[in-house]
Amino acid sequence: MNREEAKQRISVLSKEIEEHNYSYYVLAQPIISDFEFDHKLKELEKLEAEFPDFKLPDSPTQRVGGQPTKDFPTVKHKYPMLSLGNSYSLDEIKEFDNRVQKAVGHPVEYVCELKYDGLSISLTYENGLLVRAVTRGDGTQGDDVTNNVKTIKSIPLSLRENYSEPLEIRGEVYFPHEAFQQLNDEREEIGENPFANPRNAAAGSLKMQDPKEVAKRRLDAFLYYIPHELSGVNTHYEALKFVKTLGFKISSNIAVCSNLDEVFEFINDWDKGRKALPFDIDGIVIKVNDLALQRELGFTAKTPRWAIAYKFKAEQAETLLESIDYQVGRTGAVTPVANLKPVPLAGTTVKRASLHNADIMEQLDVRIGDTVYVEKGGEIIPKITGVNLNLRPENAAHTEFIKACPECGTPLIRSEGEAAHYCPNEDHCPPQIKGKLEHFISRKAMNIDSLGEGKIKMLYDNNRVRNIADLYDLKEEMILGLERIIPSDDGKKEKKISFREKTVQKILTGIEQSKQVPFARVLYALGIRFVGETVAKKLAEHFKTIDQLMEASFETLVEVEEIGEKIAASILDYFEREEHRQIIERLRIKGLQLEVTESPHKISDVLEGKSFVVSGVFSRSRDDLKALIEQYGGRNVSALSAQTDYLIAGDKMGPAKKVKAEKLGIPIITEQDFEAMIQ
Ligand code: 3B9
Repeated sequence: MNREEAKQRISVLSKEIEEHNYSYYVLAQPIISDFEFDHKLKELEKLEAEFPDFKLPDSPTQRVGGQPTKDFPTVKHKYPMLSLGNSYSLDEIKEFDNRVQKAVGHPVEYVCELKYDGLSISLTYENGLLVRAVTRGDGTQGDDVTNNVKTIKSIPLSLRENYSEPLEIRGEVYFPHEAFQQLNDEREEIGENPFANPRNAAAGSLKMQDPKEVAKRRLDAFLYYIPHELSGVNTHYEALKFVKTLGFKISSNIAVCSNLDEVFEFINDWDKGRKALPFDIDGIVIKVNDLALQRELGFTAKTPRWAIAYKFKAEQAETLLESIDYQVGRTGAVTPVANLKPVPLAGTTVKRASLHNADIMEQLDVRIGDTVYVEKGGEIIPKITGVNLNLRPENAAHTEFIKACPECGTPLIRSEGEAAHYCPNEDHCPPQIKGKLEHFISRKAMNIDSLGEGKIKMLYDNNRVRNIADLYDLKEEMILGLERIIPSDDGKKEKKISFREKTVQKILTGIEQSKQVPFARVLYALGIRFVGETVAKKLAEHFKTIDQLMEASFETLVEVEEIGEKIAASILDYFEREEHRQIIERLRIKGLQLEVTESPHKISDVLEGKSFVVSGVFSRSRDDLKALIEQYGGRNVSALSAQTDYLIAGDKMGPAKKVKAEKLGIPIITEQDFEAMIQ
């Protein structure tokens, strides 16, 4: 194939494939088989590899083309992203309608939509191409997750109808039930915590570092709002119809209602009908249809005055309580969990439900064999909200809360005024050890991101680590080749997690690098009860070294700002134990930072609180310039965000940085300007 033919073919294939994506993911009407589709995609990939200069910006291969990112840049929204006021009764909707009618002076038409329970995002198209996708964030600025959003097949990479006006469109990224269930099953298999609900799963997915991983997750999106004018469009309903022609997935479950009774009918229909939907909705949204009236009504700080959400009550189901398990959490708290006869509820099958704690169990007086009511809230597992006493078997016995930890046998304790029972054996109870290790490696603690929940479980289950200090004794030969086979239940091929050469190297490097983590974070990582990030910082600043902290008395501890009696007691308790002191000694020998390192060349504080991005070529080396920033109390950051205070631009700085800084309104200064600042 010559270049001209290749160019042609690439263009034809790109269009064709995106057209099939549209048919499949937006219209839900596939035209060709998966096999034929894959064939075309492979052909395109091959041609693009051979003729990279003909690759189109909206090529379907670009859906997973983004590079992994560690930090998502912060972007200011051009138009704010508002949220919806909530209501829980038809009376409140009536009041809303009264307010609207009073403000505009006459009855109005409403549009009713489903309230999708996902993650709000804003998409920006320029010259017909998707250029940016940003999360809601705090409503004024969010995270740029473009590369991850591009993997969602129902979101067009380019607009249909050759539409090239600037366009911003808002919607909700969500997890369909089936994809969500599959994801959680997979997570459970490999020892990772399942997501609490589809919404959290969607949020977690959009923040993943590698778009290729996001692509595996089958997220979807509905679009529902354009924050600016569209020429020739006068109502919200027309706007939705119009953007549908541009290729967006717009829900078809929308109604234009000319009065409140029609609105109520829509609400009642969907309160029943939602159970059959393949995704979660948590209510109905009612919007004034006329855009001119919307403008007239305006918005408050957070919500438009022309829209309101009606929230459904949680769905309930009734089923048999077969037995009760007691789970020991990572902090030692013991939770009673009911095993239920499986029952469908809100899109998934419920087999387990929380019984909260001993008090609530007592209040509900639940007994094995009871028929109980279950409800789904935002939590990971549903809750039991009551017992159907009419169906209680005659011989059902009163339930007693357990007295000893089911994991390690230690007698449970219950502190005064606390609802939960605890297993006090924090250093030797398996889930608590794993919990401590997970906390230790977490991002805000030692940030050993080459280890995760699954790998910690492997190391623990294979007896390679029993406490945080053991991590620093790990050697390649101790962990290389460890593997876990996860049998599959439906006869398909089994899965295997194994510690291969590369994984092991990454783990060991991560552990080694953690030795540079500053003292305050090490202190936080120890997992002393009530010593969170802020308290750890305060303690580090005040005591400077772990030795001084270990020697501190109750009186000296409570003198420190923000340290109360409860925290002080917990710190004393922690360091009193010989076992903990030994762990600290081992960490010391391994070279962890157990005292604060003052910046040795600190000259002044003039740049205190200011952050800088340095880009380009300067009279001094970039590293020298960065060192200067720190010596004067400033901070170096690697990428521009709305939080950056200055961009110091040298020669040959890339144009993209400049554009970005201008967009974010960050002052661009020269090396000379900077020198003047520290004079
Ligand atoms: C600037 C459905 C959801 C939803 C809105 C929704 C969540 C939020 C919203 C979006 N499901 N609809 N609709 N079906 N989960 C109505 C809150 N609207 C806005 O974010 C918004 C933003 C506005 C008005 C509304 O006004 C402007 C203010 C300043 C400049 C430009 C416009």
